[in-house]
Amino acid sequence: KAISLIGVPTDIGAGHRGASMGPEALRVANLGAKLSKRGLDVVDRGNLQGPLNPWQPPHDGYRHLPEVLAWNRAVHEAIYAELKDGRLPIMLGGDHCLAIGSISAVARHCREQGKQLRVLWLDAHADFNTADVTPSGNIHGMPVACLCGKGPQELVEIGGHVPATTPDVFRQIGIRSVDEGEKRLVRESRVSIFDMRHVDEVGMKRTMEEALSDVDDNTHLHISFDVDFLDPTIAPGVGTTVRGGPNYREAQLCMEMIADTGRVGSLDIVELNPAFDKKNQTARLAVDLVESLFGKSTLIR
Ligand code: DIR
Ligand code: MN
Ligand code: MN
Ligand code: MN
Repeated sequence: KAISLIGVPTDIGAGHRGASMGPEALRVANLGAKLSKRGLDVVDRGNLQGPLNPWQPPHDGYRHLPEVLAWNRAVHEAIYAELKDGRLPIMLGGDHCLAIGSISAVARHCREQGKQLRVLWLDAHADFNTADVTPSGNIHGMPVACLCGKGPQELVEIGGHVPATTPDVFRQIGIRSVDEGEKRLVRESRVSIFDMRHVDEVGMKRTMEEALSDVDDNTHLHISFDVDFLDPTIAPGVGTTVRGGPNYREAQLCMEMIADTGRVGSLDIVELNPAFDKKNQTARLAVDLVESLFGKSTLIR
Protein backbone atom coordinates (compact mmCIF):
# COMPACT_ATOMS: atom_id res chain seq x y z
CA LYS A 1 0.00 0.00 0.00
CA ALA A 2 1.26 3.46 -0.88
CA ILE A 3 1.29 5.95 1.96
CA SER A 4 1.65 9.73 1.79
CA LEU A 5 2.71 11.77 4.80
CA ILE A 6 1.33 15.32 4.76
CA GLY A 7 2.57 17.77 7.40
CA VAL A 8 0.19 20.51 8.53
CA PRO A 9 2.22 22.71 10.88
CA THR A 10 -0.36 24.85 12.65
CA ASP A 11 -1.89 25.33 16.10
CA ILE A 12 -4.55 27.68 14.74
CA GLY A 13 -7.50 25.93 16.43
CA ALA A 14 -5.87 25.10 19.78
CA GLY A 15 -5.79 26.78 23.17
CA HIS A 16 -2.03 26.45 23.53
CA ARG A 17 0.74 27.19 21.04
CA GLY A 18 3.01 24.37 19.88
CA ALA A 19 1.00 21.76 17.95
CA SER A 20 2.49 23.47 14.90
CA MET A 21 5.70 21.58 15.76
CA GLY A 22 3.93 18.21 15.62
CA PRO A 23 4.83 17.23 12.03
CA GLU A 24 8.57 17.70 12.60
CA ALA A 25 8.45 15.84 15.94
CA LEU A 26 6.87 12.85 14.18
CA ARG A 27 9.58 12.97 11.50
CA VAL A 28 12.29 13.19 14.16
CA ALA A 29 10.70 10.09 15.77
CA ASN A 30 11.21 8.36 12.39
CA LEU A 31 7.61 7.77 11.38
CA GLY A 32 8.40 7.46 7.67
CA ALA A 33 11.33 5.05 8.04
CA LYS A 34 9.46 2.84 10.51
CA LEU A 35 6.54 2.44 8.12
CA SER A 36 8.90 1.82 5.17
CA LYS A 37 10.57 -0.92 7.19
CA ARG A 38 7.17 -2.60 7.43
CA GLY A 39 7.20 -2.96 3.65
CA LEU A 40 5.00 0.04 2.95
CA ASP A 41 5.80 2.45 0.14
CA VAL A 42 6.03 5.78 1.99
CA VAL A 43 6.44 9.23 0.46
CA ASP A 44 6.74 12.35 2.61
CA ARG A 45 5.00 15.19 0.74
CA GLY A 46 6.44 17.82 3.10
CA ASN A 47 4.32 20.48 4.75
CA LEU A 48 1.27 22.41 3.62
CA GLN A 49 1.40 26.16 4.10
CA GLY A 50 -1.02 28.61 5.63
CA PRO A 51 -1.42 31.73 7.77
CA LEU A 52 0.49 32.28 11.00
CA ASN A 53 -1.36 32.14 14.31
CA PRO A 54 -2.44 35.72 15.14
CA TRP A 55 -3.33 34.69 18.74
CA GLN A 56 -6.56 36.69 18.97
CA PRO A 57 -9.62 36.32 21.25
CA PRO A 58 -12.82 34.79 19.81
CA HIS A 59 -15.05 36.72 17.38
CA ASP A 60 -18.71 35.64 17.41
CA GLY A 61 -17.77 32.47 19.27
CA TYR A 62 -14.81 31.45 17.08
CA ARG A 63 -11.09 32.04 17.40
CA HIS A 64 -9.17 32.51 14.15
CA LEU A 65 -12.01 31.45 11.85
CA PRO A 66 -10.49 32.89 8.62
CA GLU A 67 -7.16 31.20 9.33
CA VAL A 68 -8.82 27.90 10.30
CA LEU A 69 -10.70 28.05 7.01
CA ALA A 70 -7.53 28.67 4.97
CA TRP A 71 -5.67 25.74 6.55
CA ASN A 72 -8.62 23.38 6.20
CA ARG A 73 -9.10 24.25 2.53
CA ALA A 74 -5.47 23.31 1.92
CA VAL A 75 -5.90 20.08 3.90
CA HIS A 76 -9.07 19.12 2.04
CA GLU A 77 -7.44 19.53 -1.37
CA ALA A 78 -4.25 17.68 -0.38
CA ILE A 79 -5.99 14.70 1.25
CA TYR A 80 -8.55 14.42 -1.52
CA ALA A 81 -5.79 14.37 -4.17
CA GLU A 82 -3.96 11.52 -2.38
CA LEU A 83 -7.12 9.42 -2.07
CA LYS A 84 -7.98 10.02 -5.70
CA ASP A 85 -4.49 8.79 -6.55
CA GLY A 86 -5.24 5.53 -4.70
CA ARG A 87 -2.90 6.38 -1.83
CA LEU A 88 -3.40 6.26 1.94
CA PRO A 89 -2.90 9.74 3.43
CA ILE A 90 -1.50 10.27 6.93
CA MET A 91 -2.00 13.84 8.11
CA LEU A 92 0.67 14.96 10.54
CA GLY A 93 -1.01 17.71 12.58
CA GLY A 94 -1.34 20.27 13.76
CA ASP A 95 -4.36 20.64 16.00
CA HIS A 96 -7.63 18.74 15.66
CA CYS A 97 -9.52 21.50 13.78
CA LEU A 98 -7.71 20.10 10.72
CA ALA A 99 -9.93 17.01 10.81
CA ILE A 100 -12.63 19.17 9.21
CA GLY A 101 -10.51 19.32 6.06
CA SER A 102 -9.24 15.75 6.14
CA ILE A 103 -12.50 13.97 6.98
CA SER A 104 -14.55 16.07 4.56
CA ALA A 105 -12.09 14.90 1.87
CA VAL A 106 -12.38 11.27 2.95
CA ALA A 107 -16.19 11.54 2.99
CA ARG A 108 -16.18 13.03 -0.51
CA HIS A 109 -13.96 10.18 -1.73
CA CYS A 110 -16.22 7.56 -0.10
CA ARG A 111 -19.35 9.08 -1.68
CA GLU A 112 -17.72 8.96 -5.11
CA GLN A 113 -16.48 5.39 -4.63
CA GLY A 114 -19.67 4.07 -3.01
CA LYS A 115 -17.76 3.12 0.14
CA GLN A 116 -19.12 2.93 3.67
CA LEU A 117 -17.25 5.47 5.83
CA ARG A 118 -16.48 4.80 9.48
CA VAL A 119 -14.51 7.32 11.54
CA LEU A 120 -12.78 6.09 14.68
CA TRP A 121 -12.35 9.20 16.82
CA LEU A 122 -9.68 8.41 19.42
CA ASP A 123 -9.73 11.33 21.85
CA ALA A 124 -10.20 12.43 25.47
CA HIS A 125 -12.74 14.96 24.10
CA ALA A 126 -15.90 14.68 22.02
CA ASP A 127 -14.99 17.78 19.94
CA PHE A 128 -18.70 18.52 19.39
CA ASN A 129 -18.83 22.15 20.56
CA THR A 130 -20.59 24.93 18.68
CA ALA A 131 -20.26 28.72 18.94
CA ASP A 132 -23.21 28.83 21.34
CA VAL A 133 -21.77 26.41 23.89
CA THR A 134 -17.97 26.50 23.48
CA PRO A 135 -16.15 27.49 26.68
CA SER A 136 -13.09 28.65 24.69
CA GLY A 137 -13.91 29.53 21.09
CA ASN A 138 -11.11 27.14 20.07
CA ILE A 139 -12.17 25.39 16.88
CA HIS A 140 -10.21 22.21 17.75
CA GLY A 141 -13.13 21.54 20.12
CA MET A 142 -15.65 21.74 17.22
CA PRO A 143 -14.62 19.51 14.27
CA VAL A 144 -17.16 16.70 14.76
CA ALA A 145 -20.00 19.21 15.03
CA CYS A 146 -18.76 21.04 11.90
CA LEU A 147 -18.51 17.79 9.91
CA CYS A 148 -22.11 17.00 10.94
CA GLY A 149 -23.29 20.40 9.65
CA LYS A 150 -23.32 22.36 12.93
CA GLY A 151 -20.86 25.23 12.60
CA PRO A 152 -19.95 28.30 10.57
CA GLN A 153 -21.15 28.03 6.97
CA GLU A 154 -17.66 28.38 5.44
CA LEU A 155 -16.34 25.39 7.41
CA VAL A 156 -19.47 23.28 7.09
CA GLU A 157 -19.38 23.69 3.28
CA ILE A 158 -15.70 22.94 2.84
CA GLY A 159 -16.11 19.67 0.93
CA GLY A 160 -19.02 20.88 -1.23
CA HIS A 161 -21.50 18.43 0.30
CA VAL A 162 -23.47 19.64 3.37
CA PRO A 163 -23.24 18.06 5.83
CA ALA A 164 -19.90 16.39 5.06
CA THR A 165 -20.82 13.43 7.28
CA THR A 166 -23.60 12.33 9.62
CA PRO A 167 -23.19 11.44 13.31
CA ASP A 168 -23.74 7.72 12.62
CA VAL A 169 -20.33 7.36 10.89
CA PHE A 170 -18.46 8.22 14.10
CA ARG A 171 -17.26 5.84 16.82
CA GLN A 172 -15.67 7.87 19.60
CA ILE A 173 -13.31 6.01 21.93
CA GLY A 174 -11.53 7.12 25.12
CA ILE A 175 -13.80 10.09 25.83
CA ARG A 176 -13.55 11.56 29.35
CA SER A 177 -14.01 15.32 28.97
CA VAL A 178 -17.23 16.74 27.53
CA ASP A 179 -18.11 20.38 28.21
CA GLU A 180 -21.34 21.45 29.93
CA GLY A 181 -23.32 22.52 26.84
CA GLU A 182 -21.59 19.94 24.64
CA LYS A 183 -23.19 17.11 26.63
CA ARG A 184 -26.66 17.93 25.31
CA LEU A 185 -25.36 18.20 21.73
CA VAL A 186 -23.71 14.77 21.76
CA ARG A 187 -26.81 13.22 23.31
CA GLU A 188 -29.13 14.80 20.74
CA SER A 189 -26.88 13.90 17.82
CA ARG A 190 -26.75 10.28 19.06
CA VAL A 191 -23.07 9.98 18.07
CA SER A 192 -21.73 6.63 19.31
CA ILE A 193 -19.43 7.25 22.31
CA PHE A 194 -17.38 4.57 24.04
CA ASP A 195 -16.26 6.65 27.00
CA MET A 196 -13.61 5.67 29.56
CA ARG A 197 -16.27 4.35 31.91
CA HIS A 198 -17.28 1.94 29.16
CA VAL A 199 -13.64 0.90 28.61
CA ASP A 200 -13.30 0.38 32.40
CA GLU A 201 -16.44 -1.73 32.59
CA VAL A 202 -16.07 -4.02 29.56
CA GLY A 203 -12.38 -3.64 28.71
CA MET A 204 -10.67 -2.39 25.55
CA LYS A 205 -11.16 -5.71 23.76
CA ARG A 206 -14.94 -5.69 23.90
CA THR A 207 -15.03 -1.92 23.35
CA MET A 208 -13.17 -2.32 20.05
CA GLU A 209 -15.29 -5.31 19.01
CA GLU A 210 -18.35 -3.10 19.49
CA ALA A 211 -16.81 -0.07 17.77
CA LEU A 212 -15.76 -2.18 14.76
CA SER A 213 -18.85 -4.42 14.64
CA ASP A 214 -20.28 -3.14 11.36
CA VAL A 215 -17.00 -2.83 9.45
CA ASP A 216 -17.28 -4.86 6.24
CA ASP A 217 -15.30 -5.37 3.00
CA ASN A 218 -16.73 -2.15 1.59
CA THR A 219 -15.73 0.00 4.58
CA HIS A 220 -13.18 2.82 4.49
CA LEU A 221 -11.86 3.29 8.04
CA HIS A 222 -10.56 6.72 8.90
CA ILE A 223 -8.67 7.01 12.18
CA SER A 224 -8.61 10.44 13.78
CA PHE A 225 -5.98 10.00 16.50
CA ASP A 226 -5.90 12.89 18.95
CA VAL A 227 -2.80 12.09 21.02
CA ASP A 228 -4.58 13.32 24.20
CA PHE A 229 -6.57 10.05 23.88
CA LEU A 230 -3.64 8.45 25.74
CA ASP A 231 -3.15 8.67 29.48
CA PRO A 232 -0.99 11.72 30.33
CA THR A 233 1.44 9.57 32.32
CA ILE A 234 2.61 8.02 29.04
CA ALA A 235 1.78 10.95 26.72
CA PRO A 236 2.56 14.31 28.33
CA GLY A 237 3.23 16.04 25.01
CA VAL A 238 -0.24 17.48 24.38
CA GLY A 239 -1.84 20.83 25.26
CA THR A 240 -4.96 19.51 26.96
CA THR A 241 -4.15 16.48 29.11
CA VAL A 242 -7.02 14.70 30.86
CA ARG A 243 -6.18 12.04 33.42
CA GLY A 244 -7.63 8.55 33.19
CA GLY A 245 -6.92 7.63 29.58
CA PRO A 246 -5.91 4.30 28.04
CA ASN A 247 -2.60 2.92 29.24
CA TYR A 248 0.13 1.60 26.94
CA ARG A 249 -1.28 -1.94 26.63
CA GLU A 250 -4.85 -0.73 26.12
CA ALA A 251 -3.72 1.68 23.41
CA GLN A 252 -1.72 -1.05 21.68
CA LEU A 253 -4.69 -3.42 21.70
CA CYS A 254 -6.90 -0.68 20.28
CA MET A 255 -4.49 -0.14 17.38
CA GLU A 256 -3.91 -3.87 16.80
CA MET A 257 -7.62 -4.62 16.61
CA ILE A 258 -8.12 -1.80 14.09
CA ALA A 259 -5.21 -3.19 12.03
CA ASP A 260 -6.78 -6.66 12.05
CA THR A 261 -9.78 -5.35 10.07
CA GLY A 262 -7.50 -4.58 7.12
CA ARG A 263 -9.74 -1.61 6.30
CA VAL A 264 -7.60 1.38 7.39
CA GLY A 265 -7.84 3.94 4.59
CA SER A 266 -6.62 7.20 6.14
CA LEU A 267 -5.25 8.62 9.38
CA ASP A 268 -4.89 11.91 11.25
CA ILE A 269 -2.26 12.24 13.99
CA VAL A 270 -3.16 15.47 15.80
CA GLU A 271 -2.62 17.58 18.93
CA LEU A 272 0.94 16.37 19.47
CA ASN A 273 2.60 19.35 21.16
CA PRO A 274 6.40 19.12 21.54
CA ALA A 275 6.41 22.22 23.78
CA PHE A 276 4.82 20.07 26.51
CA ASP A 277 6.86 16.95 25.78
CA LYS A 278 10.04 15.54 27.26
CA LYS A 279 12.71 14.19 24.90
CA ASN A 280 10.09 13.66 22.19
CA GLN A 281 8.68 10.67 24.10
CA THR A 282 5.09 11.35 23.10
CA ALA A 283 6.00 11.52 19.41
CA ARG A 284 7.94 8.26 19.75
CA LEU A 285 4.96 6.63 21.48
CA ALA A 286 2.62 7.87 18.74
CA VAL A 287 4.93 6.35 16.10
CA ASP A 288 5.05 3.05 18.02
CA LEU A 289 1.24 2.94 18.09
CA VAL A 290 0.94 3.86 14.42
CA GLU A 291 3.27 0.96 13.57
CA SER A 292 0.75 -1.31 15.33
CA LEU A 293 -2.08 0.35 13.42
CA PHE A 294 -0.26 -0.72 10.25
CA GLY A 295 0.12 -4.31 11.36
CA LYS A 296 3.17 -4.57 13.60
CA SER A 297 2.73 -7.43 16.07
CA THR A 298 4.87 -9.28 18.57
CA LEU A 299 4.94 -12.72 16.99
CA ILE A 300 4.01 -12.43 13.32
CA ARG A 301 5.32 -9.33 11.55
C1 DIR B 1 -12.43 21.88 25.03
C2 DIR B 1 -11.04 21.39 24.69
N1 DIR B 1 -13.41 20.84 24.90
C3 DIR B 1 -12.80 23.06 24.13
N2 DIR B 1 -11.04 20.61 23.57
C4 DIR B 1 -10.05 19.84 23.01
O1 DIR B 1 -12.18 24.11 24.27
O2 DIR B 1 -13.71 22.94 23.32
N3 DIR B 1 -8.86 19.66 23.43
N4 DIR B 1 -10.35 19.24 21.86
O3 DIR B 1 -7.97 18.87 22.82
MN1 MN C 1 -9.61 16.27 19.61
MN1 MN D 1 -8.59 15.96 22.71
MN1 MN E 1 -5.26 22.44 23.30
